[in-house]
Amino acid sequence: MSKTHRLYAITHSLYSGRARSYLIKHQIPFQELSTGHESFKTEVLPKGKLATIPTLVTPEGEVIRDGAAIIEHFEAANGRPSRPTGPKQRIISALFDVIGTDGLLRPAMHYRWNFPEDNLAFVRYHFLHSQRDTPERAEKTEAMMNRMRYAAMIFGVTEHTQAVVESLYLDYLEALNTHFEQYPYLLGGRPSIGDFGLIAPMYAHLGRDPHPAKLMQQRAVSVYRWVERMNRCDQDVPEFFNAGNDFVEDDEVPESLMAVLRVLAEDFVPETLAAADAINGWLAENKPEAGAPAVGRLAQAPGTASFDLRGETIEALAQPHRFYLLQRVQDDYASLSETEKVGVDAVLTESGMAALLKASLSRRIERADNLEVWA
Ligand SMILES: N[C@@H](CCC(=O)N[C@@H](CS)C(=O)NCC(=O)O)C(=O)O
Repeated sequence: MSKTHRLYAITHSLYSGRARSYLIKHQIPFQELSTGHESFKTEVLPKGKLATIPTLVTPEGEVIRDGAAIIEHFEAANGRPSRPTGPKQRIISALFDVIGTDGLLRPAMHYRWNFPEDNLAFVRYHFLHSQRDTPERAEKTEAMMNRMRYAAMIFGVTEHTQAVVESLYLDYLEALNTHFEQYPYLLGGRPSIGDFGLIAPMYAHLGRDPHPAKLMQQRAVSVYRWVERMNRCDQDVPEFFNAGNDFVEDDEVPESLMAVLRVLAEDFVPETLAAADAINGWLAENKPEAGAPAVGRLAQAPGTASFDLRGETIEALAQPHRFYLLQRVQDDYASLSETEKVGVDAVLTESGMAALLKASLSRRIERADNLEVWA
């Protein structure tokens, strides 16, 4: 595969980090362009359907919008190099994909938007350069930044919840650091689908914006190194003497990773259960037609869901996309033999994530023509 792909993305975008890292790690040649290029509006958007990044244009001219779909495109064509074969590791990897792309939006947005003295100039540079070069560029930049500040709030970061968002993030960072002191990637010597999902919030926001990057450098060197590692095409493991270059043997999920999941479960599980209820209520009432989009612009979600976290109530947008990704975990689980299910159940129960297997929507979500749609 030597022909160059075009990746419409930008350095400071959360979801772009996942697709970019995948392309780098699999040595797929690409050129990165911002959506400020005229070609995005004229050539790509009509086929991509929504103006989101990442969007990939293959050398043959196929347009693929959405990071999960971009990765699936290459995984399906190349024998699934990033999917562990053991059922426990496979399920945990797919779960990290959901958590990374949907479960860490609160800390990502909090540490970007609520420390303007450290971050604002840096962030503004990037927002400006993702806009087309028109007379309205500066105005559009401010409007886009305001939209993202608002997004932080509707994802559940408010004056009242900031302290719990921080305390949970710091506990997670510590657990993840302990894990990466022992293993270069989530499941051993090579990156899995879960690593690519997790890099989304951990690169552009939490590992690169000045305030949280410093926090990570000072408190979690091994996490910082993994963030660097995920953006290098080699294995990048000089600090390990016995890294190996495969997933951990015997389908084992390291205890240090279970500890990370236990922290993440604290908000991911109650939020997912509450969001499933909210969206199911909306589905019962609105009965969207089969084929109607299940994805839209920010704040067009079916509603919000409330749940408790460490003594605070958090209200956050209930977004169907989480369930599109979770469906993949649940489908994989459903395909396992009874013996395999027993092993996976044990890992999910010990990591506090078991309830997710039943957190489903009353309607499935499918992909059609670059959109997620209701089945
Ligand atoms: N499900 C999509 C989400 C992509 C997404 O929302 N990207 C953000 C940037 S990180 C975006 O383009 N936002 C623009 C908008 O919502 O208008 C994916 O995983 O690629």
